[in-house]
Amino acid sequence: MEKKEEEIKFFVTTPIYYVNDQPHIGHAYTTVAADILSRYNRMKGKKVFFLTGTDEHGQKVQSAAAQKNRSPKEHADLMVENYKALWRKLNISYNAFIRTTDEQHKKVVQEILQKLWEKKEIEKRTYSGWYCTPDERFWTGKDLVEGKCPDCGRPVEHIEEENYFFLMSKYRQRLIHYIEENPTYILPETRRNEVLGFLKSQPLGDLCISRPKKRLSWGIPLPFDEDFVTYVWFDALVNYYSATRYLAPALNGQWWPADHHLIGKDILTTHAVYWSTMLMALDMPLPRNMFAHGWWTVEGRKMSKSLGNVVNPGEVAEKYSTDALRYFLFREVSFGLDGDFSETALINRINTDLANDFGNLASRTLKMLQKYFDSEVPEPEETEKEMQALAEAIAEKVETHLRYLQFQKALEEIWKLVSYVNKYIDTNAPWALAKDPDRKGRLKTVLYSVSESLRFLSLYLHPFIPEATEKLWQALGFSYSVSEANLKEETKWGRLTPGTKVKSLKALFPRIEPKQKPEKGEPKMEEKENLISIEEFAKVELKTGKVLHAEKVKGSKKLIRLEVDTGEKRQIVAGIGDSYSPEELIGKTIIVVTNLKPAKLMGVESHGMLLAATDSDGKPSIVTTERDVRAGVRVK
Ligand code: ME8
Repeated sequence: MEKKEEEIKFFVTTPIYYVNDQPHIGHAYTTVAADILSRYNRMKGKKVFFLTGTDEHGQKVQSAAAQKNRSPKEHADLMVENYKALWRKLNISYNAFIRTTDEQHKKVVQEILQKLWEKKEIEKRTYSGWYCTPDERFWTGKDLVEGKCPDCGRPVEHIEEENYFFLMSKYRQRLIHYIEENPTYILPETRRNEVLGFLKSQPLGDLCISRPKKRLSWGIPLPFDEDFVTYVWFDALVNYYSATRYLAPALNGQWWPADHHLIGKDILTTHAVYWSTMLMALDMPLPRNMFAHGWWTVEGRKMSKSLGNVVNPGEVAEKYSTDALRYFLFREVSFGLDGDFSETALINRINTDLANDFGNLASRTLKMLQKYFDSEVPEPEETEKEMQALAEAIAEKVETHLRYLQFQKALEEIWKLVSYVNKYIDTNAPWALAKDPDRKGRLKTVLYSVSESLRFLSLYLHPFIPEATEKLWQALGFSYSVSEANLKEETKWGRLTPGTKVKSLKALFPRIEPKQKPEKGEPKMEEKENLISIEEFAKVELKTGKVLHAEKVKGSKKLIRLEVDTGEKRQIVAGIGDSYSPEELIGKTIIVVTNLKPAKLMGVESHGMLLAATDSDGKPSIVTTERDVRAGVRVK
């Protein structure tokens, strides 16, 4: 019988990440999810194309590069390495890493644009509206919240210009119909309902897919008008298809469409609406599924740079092991819901599930094999039918859960075997059997069954915790990698051959001693919240600055634009207009945070921040030095 396409190949994607920033736990989350699915499908014998990469055009990258005095491409070349290093650290088995600055990708984007242009799916129009530069999005007057960008709250600019539009609006009904007819096209269901609600409740606009070069030059030129570059989202979405044209492994047939686009909930509209309608206009098949996962907060708070609580996944993996982080992310919350990250929760998971339940089961079994059978797998006297049934049945359950990306449920199923076997050991007490020569046969059965279960666990858990399961697999005497095992053939009871020599195994997941809580009363100084270390403080670069020039920012009562000498000349914008006139500031020595990321206030760039104390009257008083100090001296 001929196999269906889905049984032969598996194509999964992550978003392509912006190179303007360092990778964080959100990036790691999606990418590990794709890795779990890829490893699992490879073990099922499928040909896998796991695609990840970076989104390198557009305003954000251009601005980030400008701040560092680099060209956007130089900037991207450097930043891309952070992602690649993190993926190595997290054991990510991607097949291809696409960069939107790849020549072949640019060619495919232009080819698609040309096709849509010729099909009259793209039109040139004069547009007037409000533009949020950092978000690169247009808004209508109605969308604005208190005159600001409804998404990020930053100021918007009124713009009137010619641009090219993809005629997306006409696909509204067809898209609604498609989503309704294909219940697993968008998952989880709550997100699917949100998209349907959005599509049904309002007309769908057309999509502006160009930016005039005079405003933004860092993009792919439109093939039919050199004065414009392509809107970064149009360029980025095409990566999923362009990669199949030049980065995919050989396949008898086509890689497109993808089985899953894994994305975060904030980028669902761009995928569900823009990408789906782009594909419709191109007469191309739609992906089989897009899954929007939830967001991680950190100890109950939104993760953000300004709060300084961005979780660096590389550091967490270094401290607690890559497997522990991977396991935590997918055991702690259901994929699709929001989750909360904390070291306490992570340590809890490590100690209970990984160290106590699983790791301990593996080490004590191997120790007993060594002690009672000279490290040889014994020949069982009988088959433990109940354990066999449980171990074998998990395969089907994991399959169903992973088809719907329910990683947490899959792990729960696998853990039923872990718990069962732990209980079985305690009930059968092999240490007692070993003392009784008449019960040697029973001891053989017990230790064979437990070892065989460990073999099943290595197989089922491998996609989630690849390192620990590989160690266990090798300790069980296999000469090939567990990643090469075929799940269907190997998940049959009795494949562990009696007589196999096993090896000793160091603790797979050493217990972590949780931080000691103070006995009672006040928390110890170092455990009070908000305390930072001297190293953290040292990250803030404070310098003395002489005010060279000051003037009010046009249209603002409070903001003053200052030119300051901090060893180098810089412009800062400060909200001190209520307390100071520009004239009285000139010549003053102030204290400036000099390594703050630049920000725009009322359209004026501020490269740093001055220190001021604002008392209850709301009037800021600037901090200055007690004696006269040169400009550019470090304040510590
Ligand atoms: O959006 N928890 O790139 P990006 C979980 N280039 N996920 C989070 C998160 C959090 N706290 N914060 C962010 C882009 N994310 C585009 C994609 S695809 C054609 C183009 C997720 O570097 C977020 O949901 O901003 C998104 O999936 C990714 O991290 C952000 O990637």
